[in-house]
Amino acid sequence: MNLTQLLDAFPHPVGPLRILIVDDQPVNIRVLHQVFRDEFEVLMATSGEQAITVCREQRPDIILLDVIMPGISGHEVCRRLKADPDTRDIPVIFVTSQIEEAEEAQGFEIGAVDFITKPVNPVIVSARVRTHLALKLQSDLLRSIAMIDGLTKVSNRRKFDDALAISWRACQREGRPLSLVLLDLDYFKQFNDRYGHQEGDNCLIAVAGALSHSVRRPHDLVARYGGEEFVCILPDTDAQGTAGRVAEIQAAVKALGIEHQGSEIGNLVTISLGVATQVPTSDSTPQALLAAADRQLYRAKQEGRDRVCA
Ligand code: GH3
Ligand code: MG
Ligand code: MG
Ligand code: MG
Repeated sequence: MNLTQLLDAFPHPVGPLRILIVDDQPVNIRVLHQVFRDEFEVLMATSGEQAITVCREQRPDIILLDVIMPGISGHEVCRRLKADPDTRDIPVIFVTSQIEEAEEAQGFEIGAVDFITKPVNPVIVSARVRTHLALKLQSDLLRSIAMIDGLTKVSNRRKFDDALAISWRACQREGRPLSLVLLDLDYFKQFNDRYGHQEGDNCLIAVAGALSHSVRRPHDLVARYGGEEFVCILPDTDAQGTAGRVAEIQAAVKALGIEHQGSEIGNLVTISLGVATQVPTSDSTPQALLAAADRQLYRAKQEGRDRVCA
C-alpha cells in the first residue's frame, strides 16, 4: 500500500504527516525542508534539547536527526526518545557525514531505522523517508485495529483492559472518582431469533453508535465487553455525574427506536445497566470495581430489565 492508501485505511482520520528535521546548521535544515515541504508538514529543531521537546509536544511521524550537535548528541536524543513510551514509536533516521561502520552499528543498536549521509541526495532521502513512513503507518494501523471491535468499531476488550488500568492509576494518583457502566441488551437472544443474526448485528452497531455519542469526554472509553454487552469507563466522574451520563445513554438507545416484538417488556430494544463508582485505593483493584458493576447489572436484570442499578 502507498501512503495515501494507508492513510485511508485507518478507522479514524489521520492529519497531515509530520516530519521533524533536526540539525544544528540551519543550512542543512533548509535543504531538507525544500525536499519535504510540498508533501508533509515540516517541523524543525536546531538542538537535541529542542528536538525532544518538539517530539513530546507534537509527536511527529518521523525524525531526520543530525548526529553531531553541540549540547546533547543525536545518539543521546535517540536514546531518550526510545526510553519514553510516548515517543519510542517515532522512527528515527540519522543524517550524518560520518559513515564509520562502528558508528552506524551503534546507531541501529539504539533504535534508528536508517542512515542517510550528507550531503543528502534529495531523491534518495525522499524515497527512504516515504518507505519508513509507510512502515510506521502500517504498524500504527495494526496497533489500532488490534484495539477495535470489528463489528461495532468501538474499543475491544483488550483496549478496555489497558484503558481501565491506566484510568485506575490516574484517578488513584489524583484522588478522583472512577465510574464504570456495564450494560447488556435485554432479550437479545429473542431479537436474533425473530429478526435474524444480521439484524442483530445491525442493532449492536446502532447501540454502539448511541453509546459513543453519549460518552464522549477525551478520557472516557466505550468498549464492547462481550457479545451484546458494552462497558463505559468514566474517569473523574462521581456517582451523580455518572447518573447523568447513564440517563443520556438510556435515552439515546430508546431514541434509536429499534423494534423488538420478541421482547417481554415492550416492543423496542432496551438495555439494562449496572454502575459502580469509587476513588481507587491501593487496597482495592479495578477488577473489584468491574465486579461491583456486574453485580448491579445482574440486579437490574433480576428487577425486570430496562433499568439502572447503582
Ligand atoms: P437478557 O435480557 O437476560 O440479557 O437476555 P438475552 O437474551 O439478551 O441474553 P443471553 O445471554 O441469553 O443472549 C445473548 C444473545 O446475544 C445470544 C447471542 O446469540 C447474541 N449475540 C452475542 N453476540 C452477538 C453478535 O455479535 N451478533 C448477534 N447478532 N448476536 C449476538
Ligand atoms: Mg551537526
Ligand atoms: Mg442480554
Ligand atoms: Mg449478555
